[in-house]
Amino acid sequence: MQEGRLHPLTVTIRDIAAIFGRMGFGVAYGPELEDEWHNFDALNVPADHPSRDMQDTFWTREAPQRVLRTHTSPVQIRYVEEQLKKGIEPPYRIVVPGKVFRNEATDMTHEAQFYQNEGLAIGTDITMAHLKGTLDQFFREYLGPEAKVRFRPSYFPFTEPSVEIDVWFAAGDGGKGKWLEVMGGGMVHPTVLTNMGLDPKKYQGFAFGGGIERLVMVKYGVPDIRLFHSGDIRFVYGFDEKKV
Ligand code: 2NM
Repeated sequence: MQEGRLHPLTVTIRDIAAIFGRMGFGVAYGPELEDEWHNFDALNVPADHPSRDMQDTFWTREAPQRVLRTHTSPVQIRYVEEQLKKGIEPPYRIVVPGKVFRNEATDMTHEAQFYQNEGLAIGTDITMAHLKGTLDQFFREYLGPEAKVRFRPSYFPFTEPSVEIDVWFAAGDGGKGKWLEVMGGGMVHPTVLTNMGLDPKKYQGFAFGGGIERLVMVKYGVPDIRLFHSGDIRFVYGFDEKKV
């Protein structure tokens, strides 16, 4: 009989928590079944945004309706609410790994259920340079010393300005190296800060998010996201849990 193993996603979430932990970030968790306020409204997602559609989001039949969270951003809203309730003002630094859900067709790179890691830092002197430095350090530790990040302009309702985040990764390509899109991020939108209960004239923050399966796929050359939840034990044995 063979001994059990930790799933590569479990190991990766522990790694992420450890790397960001060394940079002063705590870990926060929240509910997978969310209300519309925390999943959409507080995050400045407009009422007619396509992500709220039946096609993209799993809705319950209760009144009021709830959703299977489509990202872990609602946990950031809840975290700030809880801190302020306890009388604790920024600075805050957290990462939020967790399961998220999208009502969409499955293929090699998409699943209806997957894991995301998001991050949030709030203070009185936060800039995009802090986001870049934080992610540079994360990827150097996660992928190796050659890794570096690149920002491209983008758009999200919850950040302004917003960026797509590419990582330079050499080992995945026989040593040649290439840019891979792995995350999104930006400066937390003033409206979102207000919705969290913070004064946007006093505080700023950066935020970022991305898929965890995608990180493991990039690092190890996993070809199909469906392997992560296939239940095939040979997939799990393909990773050395001490080195994931
Ligand atoms: C992303 C991209 C950009 C994000 C924003 C927030 C919050 F709650 F602070 F507003 N959390 N995460 C964020 C921003 C997530 O994922 C692609």
